[in-house]
Amino acid sequence: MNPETEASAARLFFALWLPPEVARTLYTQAGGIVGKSGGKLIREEFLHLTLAFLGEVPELRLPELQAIAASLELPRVPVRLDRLGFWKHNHIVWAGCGETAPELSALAGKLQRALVPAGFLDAERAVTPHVTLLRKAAHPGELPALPAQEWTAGEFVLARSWRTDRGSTYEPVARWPLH
Ligand code: 2AM
Repeated sequence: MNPETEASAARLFFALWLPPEVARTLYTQAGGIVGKSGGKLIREEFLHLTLAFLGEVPELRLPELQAIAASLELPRVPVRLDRLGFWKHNHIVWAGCGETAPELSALAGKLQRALVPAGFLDAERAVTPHVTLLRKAAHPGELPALPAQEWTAGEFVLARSWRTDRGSTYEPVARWPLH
């Protein structure tokens, strides 16, 4: 029996979690859109910006994954979310960056590259930084302007996604500081 295939798997990703006041503002904005677009609001405490999506990982490999994350010396990064958008291919309403800070792209790149050798990712993938606010949305029409939400991220998070009948829930598993 191969323990890796027999063991249960976790759906994992690395992300920046939003500061509570930013999450509150974005959740409120999304609440003003859902009347036009329909769809499902992501709960305020779940709002995040994904840096690397791993997919299903055997739970047995969690310690190894956490050791890699803990070994990284990654810098703090500025984040500025200043626009709302809608992607029709996956029916999400999101908050994103008019211009992505190079530091943010570099953070995602460094993290992803560290995950490739152990096979947690098969390759580095460019990230379009965004925070999903609404899922299963229809075209919302013209979206309101988003007052810029700016902060400096001081930690990154390994999170687990659980799919339930009522949508996904996201649970931070571990956090590490950015320096
Ligand atoms: P999304 O919000 O744009 O759907 C947990 O599911 C997080 O991982 C979400 O932020 C989600 O992005 C992201 N995610 C899910 N599947 C993904 C995939 N195949 N590639 C990249 N990111 C993904």
